[in-house]
Amino acid sequence: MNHRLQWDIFCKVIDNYGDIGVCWRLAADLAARGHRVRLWVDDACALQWMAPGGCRNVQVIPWKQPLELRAANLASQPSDVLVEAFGCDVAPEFIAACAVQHSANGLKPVWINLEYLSAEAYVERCHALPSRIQRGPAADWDKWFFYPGFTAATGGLLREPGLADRQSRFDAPAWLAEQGITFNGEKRVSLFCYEPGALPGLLRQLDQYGLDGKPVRLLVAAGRASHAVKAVFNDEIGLWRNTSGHKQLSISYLPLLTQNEFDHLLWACDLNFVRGEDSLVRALWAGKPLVWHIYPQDDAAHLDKLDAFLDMLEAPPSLRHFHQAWNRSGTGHEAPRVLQRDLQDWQTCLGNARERLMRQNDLCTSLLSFVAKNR
Ligand code: TRH
Repeated sequence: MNHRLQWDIFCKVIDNYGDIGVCWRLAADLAARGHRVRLWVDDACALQWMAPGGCRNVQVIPWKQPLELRAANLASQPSDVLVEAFGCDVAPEFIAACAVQHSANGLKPVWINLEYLSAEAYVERCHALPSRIQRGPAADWDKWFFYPGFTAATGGLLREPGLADRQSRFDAPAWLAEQGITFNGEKRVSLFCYEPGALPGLLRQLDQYGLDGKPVRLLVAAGRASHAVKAVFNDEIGLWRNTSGHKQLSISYLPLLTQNEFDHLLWACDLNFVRGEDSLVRALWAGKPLVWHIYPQDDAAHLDKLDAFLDMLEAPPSLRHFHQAWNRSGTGHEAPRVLQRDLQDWQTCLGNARERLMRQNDLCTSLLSFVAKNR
């Protein structure tokens, strides 16, 4: 049984929504398990739509320079666990304040460096390794690398305890009606991506052939995905809409959804295009066929990461080919046509992956037992 711990999570928003999305989900999960969280974030804007109601026992504090330590009240609520998300380097004045506490009462926080998610082999090797702090007020303390991942030898994936239950009670037609989306027996496809070069080809394909022999309703996430789709129509509509004569594709542009509602979107669709990190994990839990637009890195390191993910998934060849086309840089690539049997294979693959991953400890559970062992 864990004591009620005081957590401090530090988050820097680099771009997009994943940094704050992951940190918020972690904070809310810890709070739901009875812990108290201070979430220090340099740009909390996205929380206004991601989690408008906030969460009991999560205090969001602006990460200013210098840090307003008074907001934390460290003297009465010292930090038990310090999480720096994605190597963001905790504010030095916070470390100094923890060191003062340490000399006063002998307690120091367990310092966790929460890393990015990957299925690559190095994750198992590096997970839970300490790194000794060499200098400064926290000299000789350890900072621990904590890697989310897909195997029991990693930190696992974020998965709040009530998820499966909530999912089993979900009523897709009712949810669609609430969104004002008519339910006409179309195949529903969600789209959350950056600007994939294969997007025009995918839209053309869906418009011409539909999916699984049915017309398609594409539900496009707000932001970059919706700009990318609109850009294709601006550039190309005259080229293909007029000549093809087909009209299998209809499109709904979504508003920004709360994280909960974003889950509902994934659960209500037959195929989910997701990106980054957090939406990928949510799509895995949805257990529906998915296509991942991986966050591109300059040195193309993301391609190894993509392969490792597809290996972990035990992806059938059609799913691999689709991912390779979807993640190729540059424009003008054709996404392979998705046939009925492909979609069935993808469903089997994702259903099995969900089942395997559900049997593993979730990230919060792993983190809590790691902290209990290392305090
Ligand atoms: O937005 P992302 O691409 O984020 C990230 C960041 O770019 C980050 O810097 C990078 O390191 C990382 O990818 C790999 O994708 P992600 O991770 O899926 O985060 C999106 C979050 O936004 C996720 O928590 C779901 C949430 N979301 C909603 O809650 N409602 C919405 O309507 C949408 C579109 C997203």
